[in-house]
Amino acid sequence: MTLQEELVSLLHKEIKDAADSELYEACLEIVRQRSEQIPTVQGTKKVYYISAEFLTGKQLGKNLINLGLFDEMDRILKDNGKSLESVEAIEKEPSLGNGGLGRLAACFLDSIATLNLPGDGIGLRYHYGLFKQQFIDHKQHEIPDEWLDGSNMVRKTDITFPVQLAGKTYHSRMYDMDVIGYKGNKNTLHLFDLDTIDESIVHDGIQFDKTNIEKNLTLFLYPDDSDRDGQLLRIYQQYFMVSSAAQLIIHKEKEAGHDLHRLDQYVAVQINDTHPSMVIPELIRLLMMEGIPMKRAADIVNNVCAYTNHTILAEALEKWPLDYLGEVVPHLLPIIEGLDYAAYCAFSGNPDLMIIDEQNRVHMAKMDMHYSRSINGVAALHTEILKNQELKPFYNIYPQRFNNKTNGITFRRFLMHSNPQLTNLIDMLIGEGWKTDASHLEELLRYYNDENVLEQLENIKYQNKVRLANFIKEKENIDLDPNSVFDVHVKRMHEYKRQQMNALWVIYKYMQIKNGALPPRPITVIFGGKAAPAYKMAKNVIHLILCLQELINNDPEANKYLKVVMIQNYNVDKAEKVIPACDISEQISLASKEASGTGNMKFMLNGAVTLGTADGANVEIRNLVGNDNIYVFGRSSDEVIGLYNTSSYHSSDFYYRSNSIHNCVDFITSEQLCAIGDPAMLNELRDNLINKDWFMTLLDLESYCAAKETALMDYENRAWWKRKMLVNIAKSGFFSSDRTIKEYNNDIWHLR
Ligand code: 26V
Repeated sequence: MTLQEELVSLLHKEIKDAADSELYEACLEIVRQRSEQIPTVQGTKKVYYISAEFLTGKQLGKNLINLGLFDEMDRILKDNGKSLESVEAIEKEPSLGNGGLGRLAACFLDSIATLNLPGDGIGLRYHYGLFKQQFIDHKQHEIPDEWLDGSNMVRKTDITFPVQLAGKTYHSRMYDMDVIGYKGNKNTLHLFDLDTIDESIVHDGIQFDKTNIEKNLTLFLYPDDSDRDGQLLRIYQQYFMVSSAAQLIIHKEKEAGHDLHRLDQYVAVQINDTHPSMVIPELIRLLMMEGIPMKRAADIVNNVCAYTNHTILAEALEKWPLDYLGEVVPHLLPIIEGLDYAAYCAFSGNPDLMIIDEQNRVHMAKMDMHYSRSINGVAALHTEILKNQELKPFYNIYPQRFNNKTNGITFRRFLMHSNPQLTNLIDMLIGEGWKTDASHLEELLRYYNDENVLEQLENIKYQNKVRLANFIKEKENIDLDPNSVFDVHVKRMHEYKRQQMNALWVIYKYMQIKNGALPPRPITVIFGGKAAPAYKMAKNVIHLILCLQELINNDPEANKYLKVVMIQNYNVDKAEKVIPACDISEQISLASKEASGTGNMKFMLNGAVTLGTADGANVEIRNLVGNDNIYVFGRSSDEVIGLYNTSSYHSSDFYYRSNSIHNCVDFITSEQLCAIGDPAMLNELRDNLINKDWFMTLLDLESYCAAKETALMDYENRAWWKRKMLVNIAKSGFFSSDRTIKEYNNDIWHLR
């Protein structure tokens, strides 16, 4: 049967007569059937990538690409007056992640399968995901993200495991999603859930009874943990995930007849940040139940596990009170205490190295570092900071465990799927080798002086901008000019990422325009990102941006030169639409705070030029493209770390010293903005910037404005700018997650 015949037979009608939703079901069924036919990756050693988040994005398009069916399906639908894009729009995006950490996990699974390595993901099947973001009265509101409504690739299995929570037995059920490699075999993402979850207990947005574990356990990712019940719920979730994981692993190994004493020959466990850390004591416990003494079990687990650190922010380095753990997982307590005692004996009670601190809190990262064979950061600078600052005491005792694995992204999604025109151009110029070996992209440098190619690049960018403008018109009813510069700042909302600094630049530019200093070309500033529901300051920044959007876009004097759009509910799907249309990629975190960033890589790959600080992977981007093809500004990470260590940054100094900073900050509470927004929120934000500014916005504001001005001027030198685009694309091969996964495998997993 041809693909077209297959489609018709599933539809029971002509393609031209089918609705998009029917076509979606049929396409999904074809993917399922094809996937069933391809073999699961085989090997004697397998990695389990355990993560609280998997931000997979929509599956249909990506699976069609990896199965080699996308172009044919696209053509069949077009020939019948349909469009694959509209069919893909029916799918609901699995809302199983928050940001970079979750998307990294999804890119890694794609690369592991593509490289034909045995490796499964393990996570949770959150019914309502993180949350869905809505803007009402210029403020973020949270509602459940009902991604499970409708058909998807996740299927229920009949595999369950008993999990002890607070002395009661619950049964975790495994759901599976195929992870199809590009022209390769498949692996699995296992997502665990409870059969008893009751979605009807959610009310007033995302409120629910946090104590009813049977009904609430997997409702949301990262439920609010600002109170005791919330923290207990996080512990419940984490243990439920890792106990299911550990049981699955031991079950499979016993089934295969492997000697559990040699578990490290068959299994590697990658611990993605501290959320899955309890897998360490849980695996030890299960091995002890198999008759292995604790010391020996701990040694085995030590050789199996590897830990990745994704942030140096203290708030994200989890420390759980010992008595909370005692309440939820009393059976793990003797093991955790035993591990702590072993560290006490080995390191003479050095408090820096203890797992349990003087306040009886369990430091999950410290447990990870004592009981993992590898400890890695996610970009060169980040790993150096871990070794020399944040995790220094551990680097001193375990130097051989520390290693860097600079993050990567899958080009199958963030170029082939999201930017088909650029994909075609690259194919035409250098062939298709780059799809499996991204270093081939460097061959594009041959065209550095080829006017024709440069013009095509510019054209593709323009068409992507038109497409985004149409999308934003449809979704947000805002008119964008595709001839304006698209300046894009999309990522989780956090003070360290400094969206507020970009908002202050918007104010600065607005005031310039009002004073008659006009830019050579209109500028469109595009924001997108979710704020954690309990993170007040991040919500205040969203509020400021939305108020500026209202003020500026409706000011006939200004809106000819400047527009602001904040995209609602930024997610992977929207990322795929925004990134190909970007001219200037905003990566302006306070140096030292962004572990790596991965958006920066996606923009670069799509021909945007980075405006950023010397932070995370930006540093590696600069080394690759050279100073002519990136705009770097601001204080260095060493300077910033120095300022923290000596407590010598006072934002008020910057506020009072510079007139232009003063004016921009004061505009936040101007009559005009207060007439649009909530004066209390705006006041709180202005106050914070002047008196606290923990992430040093005002420190870098002036150098940021200067660098952005230079970038905007350079944009007018079109011949030069197009070359910058080309160099960025050509040099992005290093950031393929295939490269990253090869490094994980060579240095840590050793899969066979
Ligand atoms: C964030 C939050 C904020 C909301 C409430 C709870 C919560 C829990 C965890 C996190 C995640 C922090 C770790 C994280 O996402 N790190 C990011 O990891 C990326 C992949 O390595 C990296 O590129 C980013 O720089 C880093 O911020």
